Amino acid sequence: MATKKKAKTAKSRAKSSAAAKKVVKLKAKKPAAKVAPGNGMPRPSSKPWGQAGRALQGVKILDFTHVQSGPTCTQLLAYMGADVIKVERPGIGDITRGQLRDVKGADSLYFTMLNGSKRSITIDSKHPKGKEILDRLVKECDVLVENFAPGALDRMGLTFEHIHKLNPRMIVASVKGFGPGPYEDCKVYENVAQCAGGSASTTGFRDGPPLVTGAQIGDSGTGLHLALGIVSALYQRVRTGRGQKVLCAMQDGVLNLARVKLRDQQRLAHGPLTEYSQYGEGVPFGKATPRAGNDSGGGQPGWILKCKGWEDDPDAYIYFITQAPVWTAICDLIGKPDWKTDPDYATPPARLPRLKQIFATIEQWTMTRTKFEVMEICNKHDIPVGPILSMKEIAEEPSLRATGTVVEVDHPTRGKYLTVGNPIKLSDSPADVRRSPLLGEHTDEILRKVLGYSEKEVAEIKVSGAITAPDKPAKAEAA
Ligand code: CAO
Repeated sequence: MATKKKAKTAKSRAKSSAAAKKVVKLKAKKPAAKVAPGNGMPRPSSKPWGQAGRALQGVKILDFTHVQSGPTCTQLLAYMGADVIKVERPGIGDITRGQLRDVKGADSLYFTMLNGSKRSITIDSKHPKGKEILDRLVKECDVLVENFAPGALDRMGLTFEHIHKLNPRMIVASVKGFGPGPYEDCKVYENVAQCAGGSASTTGFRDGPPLVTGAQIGDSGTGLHLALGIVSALYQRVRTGRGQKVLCAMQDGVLNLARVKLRDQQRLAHGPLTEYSQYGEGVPFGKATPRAGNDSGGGQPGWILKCKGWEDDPDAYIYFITQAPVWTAICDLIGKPDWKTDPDYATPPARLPRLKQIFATIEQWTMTRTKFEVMEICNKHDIPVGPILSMKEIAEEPSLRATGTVVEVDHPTRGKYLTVGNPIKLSDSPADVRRSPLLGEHTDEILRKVLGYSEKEVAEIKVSGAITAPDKPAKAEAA
């Protein structure tokens, strides 16, 4: 009995070890067949660079944005390969279509330069049929992006709860002027954000009023932040299977870009800010970070200096940085070799109280050369300088055209125009920069191909008034 039992046990052991081997074999085979070792990623594509689809291919964006902050975000996502479906109010569209118009009857550059590579559908979001179409879009898309005034999306019935009931995977991304707090209900435009985010109080000259900057750090800056939030949420969704809210307040976005000024605010508690020229001029510091004029934000003193031609050309200037390691080269260039050893000039701390006079001396030299000559000479010595480029010079710069940063596109009603292409270059996902859509240009196409409405249903939608301006039914559609 015992021997029989032993034999049986040996037999079953052999059987189970064979089975185990099979399992091991199966287990070992599965990852080898489909998954590269390590992190569950697919095998590296063998397709040539740029031919393996684009970064956000397959991602559908329900784009409820208008003016600048939101459209900047969704245009970047479109450049990355997302299918961006811009929802606009019938007959009117994004308000910027008609703002700052330069060509009569054509969409403005304000609109066209922020809405390239997108599709446009007109839907009255307050019309019952319009609501039904929007619900279908919510089910179909991955991300809803909006920058309406606080509460407007809810008033349309598109609360987060409603959206998530229809599509738990949807990411709902919003730009608002302020985060939760005393100002959360305020409408906000670019310059309001620059002021509330700490940029204006720290920009300009000490003896002048606060200044706003030309770069749209409140709008485009926040759109850029939002785009990062969206792609991060998309990545998290791969693990969790669910969408989430993404909120970027313009005040927060500006503050993030002005963080060095909050750094300086805290440094003030420990003494004067020695790299600010007011230190060298003996002007005492107040309680808050002051305006720094053209002082360099980093630890390397810098200033904007006149170049040859400054009398007639408002942009004949160069930013000049007296970086410590190249100080001796600067002294030789400007004809001050004695400053290399003079204890008043030889070290960075010795120079700090004399920056105004030092830059005035360097300027005597830069005024004898054009900004491009100064750039060429200084670059040979590794001296960091930056020519003040006008928008005209940037528009005509061949290297920016070659990299796709400045792109010329053709538009059916306004003709050729320049736009800013994708400033973020991905080696495997080249940007596809296309012209902006006409108002409602893709309404039919989206209703049919994305949402699956039949020809008959589309005809019914057209007469319902859900996709056309109230006073001009059906044929008023711009498509
Ligand atoms: N169908 C029907 N109604 C529509 C619609 C559509 N397709 N699209 C928009 N609307 C309606 C909205 O529902 C809203 O109506 P209610 O006020 O009745 O709810 C109305 O249009 C106006 O929306 P809004 O308040 O957002 O627009 P505004 O011009 O009054 O304000 C702005 C503009 C930018 C100040 C505000 O949207 C805002 O503060 N946004 C957040 C911050 C932001 O992005 N600012 C940057 C703008 S760029 O400088």
